[in-house]
Amino acid sequence: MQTIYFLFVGALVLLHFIATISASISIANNHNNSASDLNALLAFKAAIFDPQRIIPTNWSTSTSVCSWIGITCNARHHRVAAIDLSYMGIAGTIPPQLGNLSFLVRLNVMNNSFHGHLPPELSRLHRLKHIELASNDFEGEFPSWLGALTALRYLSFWDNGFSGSLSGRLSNFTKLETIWLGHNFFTGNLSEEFSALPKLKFLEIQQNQLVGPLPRALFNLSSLQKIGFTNNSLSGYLPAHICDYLPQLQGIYLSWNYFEGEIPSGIGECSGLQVLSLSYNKFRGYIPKEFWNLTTLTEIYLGGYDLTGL
Ligand SMILES: *[C@@H]1O[C@H](CO)[C@@H](O)[C@H](O)[C@H]1NC(C)=O
Ligand SMILES: *[C@@H]1O[C@H](CO)[C@@H](O)[C@H](O)[C@H]1NC(C)=O
Ligand SMILES: *[C@@H]1O[C@H](CO)[C@@H](O)[C@H](O)[C@H]1NC(C)=O
Ligand SMILES: *[C@@H]1O[C@H](CO)[C@@H](O)[C@H](O)[C@H]1NC(C)=O
Ligand SMILES: *[C@@H]1O[C@H](CO)[C@@H](O)[C@H](O)[C@H]1NC(C)=O
Ligand SMILES: *[C@@H]1O[C@H](CO)[C@@H](O)[C@H](O)[C@H]1NC(C)=O
Ligand SMILES: *[C@@H]1O[C@H](CO)[C@@H](O)[C@H](O)[C@H]1NC(C)=O
Ligand SMILES: *[C@@H]1O[C@H](CO)[C@@H](O)[C@H](O)[C@H]1NC(C)=O
Ligand SMILES: CC(=O)N[C@H]1CO[C@H](CO)[C@@H](O)[C@@H]1O
Repeated sequence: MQTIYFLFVGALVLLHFIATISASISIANNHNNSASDLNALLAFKAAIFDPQRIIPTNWSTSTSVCSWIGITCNARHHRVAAIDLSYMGIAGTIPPQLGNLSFLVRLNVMNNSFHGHLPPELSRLHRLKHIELASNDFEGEFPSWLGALTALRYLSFWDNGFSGSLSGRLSNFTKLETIWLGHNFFTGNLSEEFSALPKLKFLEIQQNQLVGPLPRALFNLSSLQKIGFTNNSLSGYLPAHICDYLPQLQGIYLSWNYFEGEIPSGIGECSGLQVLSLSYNKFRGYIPKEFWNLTTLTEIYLGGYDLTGL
């Protein structure tokens, strides 16, 4: 009888022990993951200069990071899923620890005064879909490690100080829908890499220093709605049947470049075209008569060179 009793108590103790251990393991794991998010955001906080002192006071360790201003956590794991610090009048850098936010889907620091290079640790953010850095002072080359972010759908470096060659840098983003790289100092030729971007809708790389022709692959991206390369040093001829494979195209912005030859007659097949901006190039000859079939056009820019037929 006593032996049985001892066995029973022993079993209870053992069960309790197992339960306690597994509970503390799961708490430790959870704690560990949240702790890594907390560490990453504390490193970010330390790298931010906020003259209005919103972040220094709001990002307080006495509350969960999920209630911090600009931070959104995902409902299931309570992990940091989005950072939105846009239009906050803050300055600073992006610290390498941000690469530890393994559940991050959106990063938006638009319209602030962030500077410096993007740390390569960000290449670990495999869930990142949306990166919005527009209107800051970031610099450095278009990062080659960015190609590891294969989930990206939206990429904006608009109006920063990025430089260096863009050639071959865009080939891995098979899900990318929007590229905004305008108003930087990118150089180099565009390559046929665009054939790897089947989902691309908006391509805007105006006011950079790109040279050479537009890659033919560009005119095969059937999702494209907007092609914007205003004010680069691009040259060459536009394909005669420019819209054959671009049924969604709404805007062509190619003013202030060195394109030559005739304006392609195939323009008349761009049935959804609303904006055609080709001024200040080296086009010659006639305005194609097919042009007048484009009933959707709302804006046309053709000034700055010798054309007849208008
Ligand atoms: C967090 O836990 C994981 C396993 O769940 C482990 O691989 C990792 O090293 C831990 N990190 C820290 C900082 O303790
Ligand atoms: C931080 O900001 C959030 C959102 O505005 C607010 O709900 C929270 O109370 C603030 N926390 C502190 C400590 O100021
Ligand atoms: C976070 O990132 C930093 C720098 O990339 C690294 O040293 C650190 O070990 C990482 N892990 C945690 C849990 O903070
Ligand atoms: C594209 O992705 C592959 C595999 O992830 C990687 O090895 C390669 O370096 C990436 N290319 C670029 C240009 O980032
Ligand atoms: C790159 O552009 C330059 C300048 O227009 C041109 O001479 C060269 O042939 C181009 N290279 C390629 C590979 O397109
Ligand atoms: C564009 O697509 C057409 C039809 O699918 C194909 O024949 C052509 O080779 C493609 N061109 C480029 C540059 O990818
Ligand atoms: C073209 O870009 C240069 C800088 O690269 C700028 O100085 C110039 O004003 C721009 N021209 C137009 C017409 O936007
Ligand atoms: C333009 O419209 C006229 C009829 O209005 C038609 O005959 C002609 O084929 C059209 N041209 C193009 C290029 O669509
Ligand atoms: C730093 C920066 O780009 N600031 C701009 C933020 O947006 C306002 C209004 O859109 C501009 O006036 C600032 O120059």
